[in-house]
Formats: sequence, structure tokens, C-alpha cells
Amino acid sequence: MHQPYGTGSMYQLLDFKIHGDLRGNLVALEAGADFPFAVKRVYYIWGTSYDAIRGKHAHRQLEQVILCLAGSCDFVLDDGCRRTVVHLDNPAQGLYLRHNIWREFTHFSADCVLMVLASEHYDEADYIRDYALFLHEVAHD
Ligand code: T46
Repeated sequence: MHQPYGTGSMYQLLDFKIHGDLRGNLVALEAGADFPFAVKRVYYIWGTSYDAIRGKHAHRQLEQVILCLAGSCDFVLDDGCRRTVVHLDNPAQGLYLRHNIWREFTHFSADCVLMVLASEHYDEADYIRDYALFLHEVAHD
């Protein structure tokens, strides 16, 4: 991957190559070249109201790339020490999140469509849904 995940970064914004021409745009994503894991699951989210708050959890192992294919939304990210907000509105970018990052996402535009590439199958045991437990697990990671 040509954009290494910096030490101390809680996320990485991946810039994907756009194959654009007079007909429009195309982005192709290849595991290993454009993001650093093999995809075992894909899911997508749309039709979410502006002030809904999704997420409110972290993952123990899961890595994901989150793409905002249309519209926009805000991701609030927290590594247990710091909190930051990432605004997603570019279908040629991917938000790469490793494990142990608390995420909440909100402020969905009416046309927002998110697509997520995930490194593992769905496993509820991988979720940390309690913020106090998240802080405890991060401190002992
Ligand atoms: C994440 C953010 C960005 C499944 O059955 N399979 C799945 O693969 C997923 C992702 C969800 N579900 C079920 C579990 C719940 O009954 O779908 C329902 C909604 O899931 P959840 O409340 O976890 O959705 P979000 O939008 O809060 O979080 C999701 C992902 O779960 C999470 O990994 O990082 O999107």
C-alpha cells in the first residue's frame, strides 16, 4: 500500500486512483495494493436520517475501509486518548480503520451511501459496545 498507516494515527484516508474519461469515473480497489487486507465481507448503509448516530462501538480485531459513495457524513473517532472528526464526502477516498478505534457516525446527507469493506465475517463477539470497557481494553492492549 503506497500510503502507510502512520505511527500514532488513529485512521488513514486512502486516496484511490480515478480512471476518469468523458463517460465518467471508475475506481478499482485491489486487496493488498489499495488497502492492506483481504475482504471477507461487504456491507452498505443508506437512508439514514441526518441526526441519527450509528456505530458507538469499537472492534477488537476487525479492520475496515469505509467508502462514502454518495453524499456525506461525519465519523467521530476515538482511540481512548484523543477524539477527532473525519468528514467523508469523496467516493475516491477510503477511511481505513484498524482495531480498537471507537467510532460514531452521524450528520448523514439525504443521499449518503456508505460501503464498507471488512477483513472478517460478522462476529458480535468482536464488538466492544461499552465505552468504559473500550477504555479498559485499550489501556491493556
Ligand atoms: C462499523 C460501522 C461503520 C449484520 O448482521 N451483519 C453485518 O455485517 C453488520 C455490519 C451488521 N449486521 C446487523 C447487526 C445489527 O442487527 O445489522 C444491524 C445493524 O448493525 P450495527 O448496529 O452494528 O450498524 P452500525 O451502522 O452501527 O455499525 C456498522 C458496523 O456494524 C460496524 O462494524 O464499523 O458500521
